Amino acid sequence: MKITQAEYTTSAVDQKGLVDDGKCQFAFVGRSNVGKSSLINCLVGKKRLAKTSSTPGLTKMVNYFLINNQFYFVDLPGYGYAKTNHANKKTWASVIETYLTCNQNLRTVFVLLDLRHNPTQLDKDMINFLVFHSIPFKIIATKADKIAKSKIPQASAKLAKELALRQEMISAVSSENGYGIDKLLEFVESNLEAGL
Ligand SMILES: Nc1nc2c(ncn2[C@@H]2O[C@H](COP(=O)(O)OP(=O)(O)OP(=O)(O)O)[C@@H](O)[C@H]2O)c(=O)[nH]1
Ligand SMILES: [Mg+2]
Repeated sequence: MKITQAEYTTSAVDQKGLVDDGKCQFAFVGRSNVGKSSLINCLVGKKRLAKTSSTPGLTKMVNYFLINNQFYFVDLPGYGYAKTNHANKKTWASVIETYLTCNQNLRTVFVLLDLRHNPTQLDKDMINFLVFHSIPFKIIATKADKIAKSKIPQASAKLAKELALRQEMISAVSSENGYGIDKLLEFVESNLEAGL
């Protein structure tokens, strides 16, 4: 698929702000700093559409990006960011929970994990949550440029084993060198077509 248009639409800070306009949504979740915002920028071919930073916890709201005037990429705040206080964390958990469970427009949740690291308990909790609620998801293993290309299948297999998932559930990508990006765009396209 070719992305010809990508624009920031709005940010939700609470449940009331969540968008429900009938257009399909693809959500990006994962630990702070795993590369959610960078991946959105890479997919749409714009360097600074979603704000990125090496300081974790930058994305604090549910940010909507309208793609080709047809569907949304939705950048969710990262989990596991220690500096937020307890009350904030609770609010966020409930906004994200509502977003994921009360969303008829949600097509697929992309769960981002760093290809080089073992999944954390929070990653596993998120995956269990999605399975429990029968929400379609795909694991995206990020920062594939950080290991040798020949080692990528092996690292993906290890991640699949850790998560007790089939290896086809995992796609390795790099926002740095574009590895796996076309394949992910193909997935988005077929996912959109399947729903027509
Ligand atoms: N080498 C490499 N670095 C990456 C890649 N993707 C992201 N990064 C870097 O990782 C850091 C975090 O990236 P972000 O995209 O801001 O991460 P995020 O998941 O949106 O983080 P929060 O908004 O804090 O939840 C930045 O310094 C990026 O440059 C990648 O594919 N390869
Ligand atoms: Mg971000």
